[in-house]
Amino acid sequence: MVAGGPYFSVVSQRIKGVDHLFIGEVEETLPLFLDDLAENRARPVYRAKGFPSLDKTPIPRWDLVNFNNYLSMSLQMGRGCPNDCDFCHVVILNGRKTRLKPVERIVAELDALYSAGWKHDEVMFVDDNFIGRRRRVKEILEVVINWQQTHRYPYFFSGQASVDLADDEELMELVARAGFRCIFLGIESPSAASLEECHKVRNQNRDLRASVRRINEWGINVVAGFILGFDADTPAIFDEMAEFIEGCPIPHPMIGLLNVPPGTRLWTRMEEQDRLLGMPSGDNVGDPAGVNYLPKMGLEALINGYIGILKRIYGARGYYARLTGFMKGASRQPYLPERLRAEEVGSFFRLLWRMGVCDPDRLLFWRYFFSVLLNNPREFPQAMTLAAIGRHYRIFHGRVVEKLEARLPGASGE
Ligand code: B12
Ligand code: SF4
Repeated sequence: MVAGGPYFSVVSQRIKGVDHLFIGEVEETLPLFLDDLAENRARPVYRAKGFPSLDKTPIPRWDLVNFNNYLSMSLQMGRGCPNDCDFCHVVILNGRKTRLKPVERIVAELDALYSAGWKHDEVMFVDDNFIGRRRRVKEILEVVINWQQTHRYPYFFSGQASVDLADDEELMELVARAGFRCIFLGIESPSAASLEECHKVRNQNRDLRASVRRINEWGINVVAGFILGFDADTPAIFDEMAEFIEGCPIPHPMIGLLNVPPGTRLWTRMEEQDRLLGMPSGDNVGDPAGVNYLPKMGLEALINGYIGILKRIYGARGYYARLTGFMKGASRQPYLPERLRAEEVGSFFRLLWRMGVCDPDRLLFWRYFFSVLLNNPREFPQAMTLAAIGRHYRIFHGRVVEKLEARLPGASGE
């Protein structure tokens, strides 16, 4: 068996049953392995020396993918992140220097995706922070805008950036014109002490709410990541975080419990304090809620608070209120032309049936529906998609809460 990728790269010594293990990026090691394999002398471990140039990354074989099975396709501008948050191992996996692909390569990848038949949907730029090198990224975005215009905007993009995107009007305009509809920001915490603890330097000493609002203005939905369980988190953190999310507003926060990945500075600190419980499972509904360290506030208090915030944030009333707020805030019209495609007409009627007739929260849905028609008619297709996503989140988080409640001490079956 051959194994590689982020997980195997950080837990390398602990994996059993793997014949050939790849640690790190494989642009240089995979060709070596293939040669060795052909000669029947393949080694058990191939470890990358440093970080390869991205000129060596091949264009994906999109012809091998059955597009019908996917909602979104991936494209990468570059790798690496200049920041150094203590819980994150991206800097270990991909380095602190941002390596970007040449712009011609990015265009070739867009062309390859387009000609393979991916025509009218989301493409995610999977860089951990695609604005790491501003000047070069601006040049790339100009070319992407040109590509979108030439092809009549077949794609909308999503990606991940640091919050200082909000400080650069020119960059935000380029991002919006390129067709970005969704940006993931690692906000992590509204607490200054927790941000300091985890060394999230870019988020400190700034008005984070104002930054989110400035990005929202461009019609870009900020999907923000939040973490609970820092040592500096007090019992007030749950309400503080919920109020922050509602105040921005952020329709789709991703709230998770802190995990301690091996190899990070956080791992070393927890090890020194003898607080590690094992490897991270990455499963916030596993046992004990995926938390692989002893939290300062106590595990039970952490899980109880987590359940409370999930219920508050993903309830229908709060969700529609945040969506309405986001739509109202998107005052600068997005550049992405909205078109309703034939296959979407059927989906639209199914959505009306499920959300406007069958759903117990249908009254909230209709209030939202008419508010968008009156105030943001151009945003209507996006608004309906976001409403449908909200229903999915309600169902999903309902199951998460059920599982977490069953994990609490004293729950039946424990
Ligand atoms: C994009 C992304 C996502 C997207 C995926 C979109 C999609 N449709 O693919 C979304 C947002 C859905 C997502 C979700 C999650 N993600 Co994610 N994601 C990423 C991200 C930012 C980039 C991954 C990527 O596409 N890279 C581009 C490729 C080209 O690079 P690569 O994967 O590193 O591959 C290279 C090598 O590793 C190697 N390689 C990779 N696979 C293999 C396999 C073999 C056999 C070999 C030989 C080599 C090899 O070859 C490549 C070329 O060098 C990474 C961060 C990162 N820097 O890796 C996190 C990351 C992979 N995600 C992570 C996590 C935790 C998650 C979630 C669990 C978060 C959550 N709590 O919900 C979920 C899980 C979803 C799921 N069901 O699996 C962690 C994984 C931690 C770990 N060590 O296991 C990472 C590393 C982020 C982090 N710092 O914590 N993610
Ligand atoms: S900004 Fe994001 S990718 Fe970069 S180190 Fe921090 S958490 Fe990791």
